[in-house]
Amino acid sequence: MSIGDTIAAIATPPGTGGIGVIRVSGPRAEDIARLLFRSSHHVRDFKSRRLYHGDIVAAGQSTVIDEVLIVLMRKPNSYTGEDTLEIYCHGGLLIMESILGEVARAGVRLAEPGEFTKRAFLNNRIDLSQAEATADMIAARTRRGLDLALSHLKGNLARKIEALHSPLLDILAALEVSIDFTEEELGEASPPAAYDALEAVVADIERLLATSPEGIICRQGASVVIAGRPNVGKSSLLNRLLGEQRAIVTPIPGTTRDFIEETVDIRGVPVRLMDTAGIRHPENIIEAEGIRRVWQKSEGADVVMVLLDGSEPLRDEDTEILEGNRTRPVLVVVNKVDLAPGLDGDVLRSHMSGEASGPLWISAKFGQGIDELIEVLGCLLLHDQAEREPEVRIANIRHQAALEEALRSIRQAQSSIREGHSPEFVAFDIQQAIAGLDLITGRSVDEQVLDRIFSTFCIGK
Ligand SMILES: Nc1nc2c(ncn2[C@@H]2O[C@H](COP(=O)(O)OP(=O)(O)OP(=O)(O)O)[C@@H](O)[C@H]2O)c(=O)[nH]1
Ligand SMILES: [Mg+2]
Repeated sequence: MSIGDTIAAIATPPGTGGIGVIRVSGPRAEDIARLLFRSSHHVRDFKSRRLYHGDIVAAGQSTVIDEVLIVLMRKPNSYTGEDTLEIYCHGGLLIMESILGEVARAGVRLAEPGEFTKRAFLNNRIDLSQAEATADMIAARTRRGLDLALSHLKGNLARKIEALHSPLLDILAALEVSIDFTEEELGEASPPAAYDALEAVVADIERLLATSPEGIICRQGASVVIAGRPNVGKSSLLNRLLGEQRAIVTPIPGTTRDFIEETVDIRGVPVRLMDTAGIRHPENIIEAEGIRRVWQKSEGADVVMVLLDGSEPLRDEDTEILEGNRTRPVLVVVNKVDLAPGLDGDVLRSHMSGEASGPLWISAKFGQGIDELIEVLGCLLLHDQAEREPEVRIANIRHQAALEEALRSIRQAQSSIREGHSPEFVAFDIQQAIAGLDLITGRSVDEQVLDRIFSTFCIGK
């Protein structure tokens, strides 16, 4: 990926729509407009950031491809920081591909995924945390995830990281002085003062890191498996939480054979909810395979909801499922409370591990207890943090790892101070900490990491 040439892509999704957008960025953007666009008003000189109406024609021919609007945004006042042309055409795939084909024939390279945003980053229009936030904005599936991405897009995380920088730079400057002077001459800039100043930065980073379990789950989503023996109402519960009749529900045990996965919004967390085959001694290989998959899915789940039938006494199959999930985060849910009670709560509790949450009592069929179930599930997923609203949240494992790296370096610097090592060692560790923080904003990220980040973006973004 070279920067400096001119690139183009269809920015709207593949398929048909009211409008299609083709984006061109680089030094030849205006050239392309002159070559392929015929203004309805015979405009010769394009003004920056002004819409023009006209036709796109094949280069050197009079054949009209589409009637369009175009806008030219001259550098540096564009998304990429380069001259950019946007063509708003009719949203048919053939039309968009024909226009892009003409742009490519004029010598423009087709953009790689995320290349426009990469250029925005390389041209210092945005920092890396903002670049990543643009992809998160597009991928967000809940309002909460979107708010988080928007906050990062607005530069809140970048500003927070900058704010952590300045005390580190101050300490570093003071240490540089101390390399040349004795302790008596130093006063304020002495190592003990540096130790305390570092402690304040440690506290700030720890506060930020504490937001990451919730932030990451809001951005990446969580998985919840509904497990239980046949006929307890797993599919009914999935349908209830989804608000539609997605899974087949019948009174016949063993109805669900494979797992069914759907995404639901639970208190702002995009949750992949999985309805599974009822666990029992299988009657055939299809059922056996279905049951094998339940255990496999439960393995990686953020929460396993173990569902029981409240109208019947606890069976061996139920206790085996509770036992099999002992090491996982479990929420025990008792269904069918609308029927005459048959399950002894005390017996159930005696089979639950101390770590398991619940039991909650619900009716998947009639909706009793469902609000509470959503509430409790949300708390489990968000680690009860949802009500605290910090100004900035860490939502990306890459950012979390960079902060942890910075924290390790600061702790190392502190232990060097404690052990009376020379200020050079301390200064080195602080520089490492600054480099760790710079990974987030992208000031110290190598090309490979950048390529990896941007390769996950959409084409045209
Ligand atoms: N009374 C009552 N019946 C329920 C409730 N939830 C489910 N049922 C009934 O229980 C039966 C089984 O429901 P399903 O949702 O298919 O159960 P399942 O756990 O998915 O069953 P398998 O797919 O066979 O493992 C159906 O007849 C449902 O109507 C409930 O809350 N109350
Ligand atoms: Mg089912």
